[in-house]
Amino acid sequence: MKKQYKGNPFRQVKYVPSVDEILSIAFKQVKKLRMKTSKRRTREEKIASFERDRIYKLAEVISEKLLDITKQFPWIENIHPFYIELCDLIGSIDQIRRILGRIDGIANQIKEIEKEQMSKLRLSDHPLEMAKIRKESSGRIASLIKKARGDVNYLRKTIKKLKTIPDFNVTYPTIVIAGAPNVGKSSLVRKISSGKPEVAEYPFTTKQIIFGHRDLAVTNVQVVDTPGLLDRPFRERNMIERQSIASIRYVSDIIVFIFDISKDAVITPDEQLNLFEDIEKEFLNVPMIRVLNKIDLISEEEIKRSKALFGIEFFISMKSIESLEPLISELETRVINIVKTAEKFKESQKIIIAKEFLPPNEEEINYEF
Ligand SMILES: Nc1nc2c(ncn2[C@@H]2O[C@H](COP(=O)(O)OP(=O)(O)OP(=O)(O)O)[C@@H](O)[C@H]2O)c(=O)[nH]1
Ligand SMILES: [Mg+2]
Repeated sequence: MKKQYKGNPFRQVKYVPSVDEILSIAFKQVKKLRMKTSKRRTREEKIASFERDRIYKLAEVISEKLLDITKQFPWIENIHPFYIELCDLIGSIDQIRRILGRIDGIANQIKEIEKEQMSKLRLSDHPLEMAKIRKESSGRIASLIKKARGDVNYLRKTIKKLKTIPDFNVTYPTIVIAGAPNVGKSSLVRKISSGKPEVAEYPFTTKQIIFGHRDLAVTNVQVVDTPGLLDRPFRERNMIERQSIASIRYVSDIIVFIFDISKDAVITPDEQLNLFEDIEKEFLNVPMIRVLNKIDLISEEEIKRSKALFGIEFFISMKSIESLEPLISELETRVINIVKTAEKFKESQKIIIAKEFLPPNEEEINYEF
C-alpha cells in the first residue's frame, strides 16, 4: 500500500512491548479462561475444549502482539530518503527491515505450532495427555518468541531515538542554514522562524537538526538549523555532522551558508570557503546564499574584503534586526520562484501569489498546481 507519511514516519510507532511483556499478557489472558459448563458434554470433551481454548488463546495473543509490532512500523519503501538516511545514522534501516521480517516469520510459526498441537489434541482422549499437549504447546511457543528477544530489544531501543527526529513536511519549501560551528546558525533560525534552538558561545552547541517555520511571501517555509560543519572530507565526518549533510542532501531547496570572520570564528576564513565550495560542488542543484554574520564585531574594511574574497551577498548581525531584512526579502523572492517552478510542489500546493510579491510585469496569478 502506498502512503505518504506526514512528518517523521517513525512517530506512528506507538509502543513496542518487550518479549517478557508479551508473554506475561498472553499467559494472564490464558489464566482468565474458564472451563465451559455443559450438561450435554462429557468431562473429557469439556477438558479437551478447555485445553483447545488455552492453546488457541496463547498462540493468538502472542502472534497478534508480534504482528502488531510489524504493522505499527512505516512501510520502508514509502519512507522519505531523509528519514532513511537519519535512521541509518541512528541504527540501520536494513536491520529494522530484517527484524520485522523475522518477527513476522515467528508470528506465523506460532500459528503453525498451534495448528499442529490442535491436531495432536484431537487424537487424544485422556485429560492428562491433553494437559501434556497444552504444556508442550506453551513451551514451544514461549521458546520460539524468546528467540525474538534481541530483535525486539533492538527495535525498542532504536525506535525511541528515531522518534526524536523532527517532523519534516515535504509540502513546504525548505531553507537549510549551514556553516561552520559557532557562526550564528541557531541565532539566525531563532530570529527568522518559530524554531527555538539553543544558542551558546561555544562551538558544537547544536547536535541535532531542528525545524522552525515561518510564513514567507506566499507559503509557509521550513527553516532548518543544522549542526556546525568542519572543513573535512565526508568520510571523516561524525554522526552529528552527517545529519547536516543529510538535511542538505534531501530536504534543502535553498541553503543559507553563514560565514564568520570575527575573532570568535572556530575555523579560518579559508577553511570556511573550502567548506562552502565542497558543499556547492556536491549539491550543484541547490541554490546557496552566502551570508556574513557578526558584522557588529568586524571593521568596515574587513566587511569589504570579505565581499571580494568570499562573494558575500548579505551582511548581517544578530544585534540588528534591520540587517536581516534584505536577506529575508531575497528568501521571499526565491521561495516564490521555487513554488512556481519546482515539480515537487506542484501537487501539494495551491498558491495565490499576491501582486506585491510578483515582478512588475506579472498580473496577479492563481497558481493552481
Ligand atoms: N556579536 C555577535 N554575536 C553573535 C552574532 N550571531 C551569533 N552570535 C553569538 O555567537 C555564538 C554562537 O551562536 P549560535 O547561534 O549558537 O551559533 P551556531 O552556528 O548555531 O553554533 P553551533 O550550533 O555550535 O554550530 C553565540 O554566543 C551567539 O550569541 C552576531 O551577529 N553578533
Ligand atoms: Mg547551533
